[in-house]
Amino acid sequence: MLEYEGAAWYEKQFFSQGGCLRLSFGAVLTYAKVWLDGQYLGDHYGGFSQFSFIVPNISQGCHTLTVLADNRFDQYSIPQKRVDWYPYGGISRDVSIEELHGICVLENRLEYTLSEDLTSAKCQLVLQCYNAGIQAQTDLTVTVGEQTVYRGSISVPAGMTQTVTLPESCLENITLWEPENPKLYSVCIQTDTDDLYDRVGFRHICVSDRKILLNGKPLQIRGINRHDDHPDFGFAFPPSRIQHDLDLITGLNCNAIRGAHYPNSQLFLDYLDELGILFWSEIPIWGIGFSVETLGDPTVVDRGLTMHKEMVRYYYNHPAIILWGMHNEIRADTEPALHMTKTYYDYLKANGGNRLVVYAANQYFTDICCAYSDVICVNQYYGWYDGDLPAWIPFLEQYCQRMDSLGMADKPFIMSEFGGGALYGYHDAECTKWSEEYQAKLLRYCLKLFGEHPAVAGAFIWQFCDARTSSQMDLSRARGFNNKGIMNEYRRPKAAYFAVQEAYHQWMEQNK
Ligand code: ADA
Repeated sequence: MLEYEGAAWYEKQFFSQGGCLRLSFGAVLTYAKVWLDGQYLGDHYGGFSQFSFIVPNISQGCHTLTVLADNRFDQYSIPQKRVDWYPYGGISRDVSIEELHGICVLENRLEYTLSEDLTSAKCQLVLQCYNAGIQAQTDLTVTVGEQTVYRGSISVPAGMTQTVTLPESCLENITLWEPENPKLYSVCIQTDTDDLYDRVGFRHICVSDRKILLNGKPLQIRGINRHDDHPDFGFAFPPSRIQHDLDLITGLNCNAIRGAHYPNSQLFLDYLDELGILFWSEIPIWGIGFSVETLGDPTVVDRGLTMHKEMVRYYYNHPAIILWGMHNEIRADTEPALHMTKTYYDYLKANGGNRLVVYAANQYFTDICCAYSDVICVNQYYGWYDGDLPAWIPFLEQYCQRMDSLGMADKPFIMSEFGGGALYGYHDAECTKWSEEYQAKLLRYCLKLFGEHPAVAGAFIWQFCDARTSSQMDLSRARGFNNKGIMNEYRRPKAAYFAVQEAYHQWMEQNK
């Protein structure tokens, strides 16, 4: 049913040898409650993050897993009901069941600091372990790449989850992870009864003098915004479709994706790590839907903070993520927004690893939160909604002047959204709005301007492909789609696809 809001029940029977199980959920929209054999295990709020339950002492035989997925909105919802994407409900990512034996490694986080010359990494591994057995001790071996970084033993009391922080170790002569050579190191963690394999990449990102530096070298972001949506699969993307989207994106000469407007799947991130595509990962605080009062509500601020914590917890090891996005287009000219932004910024800077922390702004010259964004990221639609294309020139100038006057002259800019709609297959020699020709012209103009502007460190075009939107967007969305895709929803290219391919190619040539 179109935009059904309410409860959906899922039930699945499975056979278990018995013992201790871990039930993991990739994503359930938006509020989930879980039972095993009628016994309540717990709940989780937030449609785009992982969660799991450990259930000890399961008998051998058939068991029933029951899930309630509820996608209703209320005054504390993140996102709020008004969004410019399709508000799917239900279980959208994998559910897995593992049998746990003895001391198991549930999660790992590799924290590292690179030496000044970027040739060695001081590493510290933080493990989440659970003891599903009775022996309180296990041998533990950890290798990163070829190097054994820990061999020893650890203790975890039976039936307990424990954080285990291993002693620091140093990896010499590392090969850095970079877009041109995305070197990944395998991490292998073994106890007497369990193992966990992961991958990490070593890289450094910072800003200096209006530039973003990746591994000490200026980075120009050739980016695109992408909704994780497909008409045939919704949010439940099969691997082959992810690969196809990424082929199209690399074919565009992009080096970065903004996961607008929510965390994407682990599988998606794994591909980005492998391909060397940079990623902006954000939580679904999509500002237009949030009143100032809602932004200031402690429950909402807390829910957002939990989402950031979960994003950091589960995505920490992905080198592809260079930007944590706190929110999009909120009323950043107000005190509640300032409080929210500061809360998230402080958390992400302290806990998010070596990443830039940003938000996508549209309050322009009245924004009071700029101090809490490492890069000034601006959404603006000159040439589409308000203003014509030449309006971009004074706009950028004034923005730079404002940053100077705020004492933030060294912060780079990213144009985090810009673009215009085109109906696939609608051509017009007069280049009127909604034609493929107009959209191509608009993006060509913007990319030339941004590519040559000394303060602009990169761009994320809005958007990769047309995406179904919600009825809340009403008449501004022909067909019920946001039509600013440079491809239609089935990934058929519009004229703009080729214009962007060419423009980003020119950026690459200019930077050789
Ligand atoms: C905003 C918003 C996007 C999209 C866009 C548009 O900038 O962040 O999600 O709605 O506008 O198409 O107008």
